[in-house]
This record gives sequence, structure tokens and C-alpha cells, in this order.
Amino acid sequence: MRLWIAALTLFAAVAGPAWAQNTPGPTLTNVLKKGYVECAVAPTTPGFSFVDSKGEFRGLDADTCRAVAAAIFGDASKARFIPTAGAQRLPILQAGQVDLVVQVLTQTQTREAANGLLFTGVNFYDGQSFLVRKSSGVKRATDLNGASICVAAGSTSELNLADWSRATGTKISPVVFERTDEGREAYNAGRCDAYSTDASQLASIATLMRDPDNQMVLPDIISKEPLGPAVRQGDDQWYEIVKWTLNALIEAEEQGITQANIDEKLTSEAPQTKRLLGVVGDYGKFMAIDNKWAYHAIKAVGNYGEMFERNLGQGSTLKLPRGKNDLWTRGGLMYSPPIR
Ligand SMILES: N[C@@H](CCC(=O)N[C@@H](CS)C(=O)NCC(=O)O)C(=O)O
Repeated sequence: MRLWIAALTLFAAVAGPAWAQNTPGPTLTNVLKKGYVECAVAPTTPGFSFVDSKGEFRGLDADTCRAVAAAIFGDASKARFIPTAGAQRLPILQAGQVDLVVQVLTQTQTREAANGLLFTGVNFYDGQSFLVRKSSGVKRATDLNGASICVAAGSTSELNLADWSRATGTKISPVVFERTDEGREAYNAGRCDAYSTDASQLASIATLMRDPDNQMVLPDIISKEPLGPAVRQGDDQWYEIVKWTLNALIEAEEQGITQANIDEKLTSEAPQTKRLLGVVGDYGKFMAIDNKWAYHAIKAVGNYGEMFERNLGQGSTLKLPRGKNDLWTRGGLMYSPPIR
């Protein structure tokens, strides 16, 4: 018995725990073998994920996936996008058909504890609201008493709508759809008086409606929707790679590192910049990827602020304000723990 324990202890000391070996775990091994990272994304949500005129996926979620690909391969083109219906996002990840979901997905307790996922962070703080036709005269959510409301199956939007209706005593008839294009069609056809989901998505899909100028998002926010990438449980290293890649983009904004100045920043004397850009330390190696992981991610998509402005902010047609998605140093919620 003693001998066995001694032998086991010796084995553990030589082999070491998995996290100390710097070797690729199951998901990273599979990704390296395939040669790309596969992300479930929304098919048509401008600002988050949509196909542009050149056939390329654009948006905050698409770029979050690109950043992960760049962190691993040093090449953002190694991201593959799998447009997925909302209700299929979790099953496709659970079944191992994608490596992560970056699809306007709200972090909830159930999606972790019951569905076997882990959220690696938040790339957009959102909240649910309502899209209505200006011509309807509806100004506030409570004006929707008796209204039919288009809402996506399997979304938090569907659950929040029921809660809100009960809590406020506003009677509504939900019109549930499986795919967002079906929902848009139903709303366009006048089968719903309102369309309800996350407010930023409403601003986005309003641009796709038949009469975009007649659309307005109500000022009422009825829920918290922290959106972010999710991975399967059971592969801590993969979780860390996705989590710290997003953190690196946020940290880069805080340090003033941009796509344009990143090469100059390689010679910065600031210790936190040296660590982030892989000039010193083995921060990449600890996750079995290149020490220049963050450099490649930032170089590929810019820092978080650049990614936000290009896709959803001033550089986009949506022109959403940073609001809660600003850095904590400016009163927002975006905050990266230290990379050290
Ligand atoms: N964020 C919420 C609701 C919004 C949402 O995720 N919508 C889904 C549809 S259920 C989606 O993928 N929308 C974008 C699209 O399908 O293009 C959630 O995680 O459930």
C-alpha cells in the first residue's frame, strides 16, 4: 500500500498536473488539427454578426471569434463562422460541432449549471426592450396592453417577456418564431404589434425592416442581458484561452494600445504592456499558445473600443453609444483582471 502511494506520488510529481504542462488540451488539440476555430454566430444581426457585400462575416461577435483564431494561429482568417438559429446555439456547442458560441448569447445560471456551458466573459452588456412602428403611437412598454409581440423561441427574451407581462399586468400574446428572418417577416406582415429582444439587436434589425424609418426602440429596458462567448464545460484550458483573449482586448484599450500603434508599443517600457504583448513572460505558453497571443488578437481586430466603434458605434450605421460598454475607468462595466 505504502509503495503504491509512493509510486503514485512520484508519478504525479514527474507528470505534473495538466495545467502545468503547457500542452494543448482536447479542444485546442482538435482546433490545431483542423486548422481553424469554429464559432456559432447569428446569421443576420448587423453590428454583431452578418455577411457583408464581400461575403465576409462582420460584427462584434464575428470579430470576437477572429480574435480567438488570431491568438491561437497568429491569423484571424482561421476563424470559421457557423450561422446558427438561436434555439440551436446550445445543442450545437454541446454536441461538439463548434468550439464556441459567440451569438448575442446571454449569460444565465441555467445555461451554465443545467446546460453544461461556461461563459468566458461579456463582450456586450445589453437589456431587453421592444421595437414598434412609430405610426402605432406606442410610446412606452405599458402601452402594449393587448398587443401581439414577436419573440424568438429558446431565448431569454421569451422568458423575460412572460415575467414582465405578469409583473406589470400587461396582457400580451407572444408570437413565437424559430428563426429571426421568420420573426422579421411576421413583424413586417403586421402579425405582431411589437418585436421584443435585446435593445441593441432591435436597433440592428430595425435597419432590416421594410420601413426602417418608421421603427423605434422603446426606452423601457425590462431585463439584464450580459452577452458573451460560451464554451463547453470540461476543458479549462480552452475556457482560459477564450476568456483571456477577450480580456486582452479590453486591457489593450485601457493601456491605449491600438491596431495602429501596437508595433511601436512592442518597445514600450511599461511592464504591463510588455506582459500583455508577450515581450516578457510566458503568459501564452501557460495556455499552450504563442506568447504573442494577445499581440496577434489586438493586431487582428483592434482593442475592445476599436472593435465596438467599428461594428456598433460611431464607425457603424447603428451609432450606439458606449454606455455600460465603456471602460470602468470612464464609468462603464468593461474591466479586465490583470494579465500577470
Ligand atoms: N440574448 C438573448 C436573446 C437574443 C438572442 O439571442 N436572439 C437569438 C435568436 S433566439 C439570435 O441568435 N439572434 C440573432 C439572429 O438569429 O440573427 C438570449 O441569449 O437568449
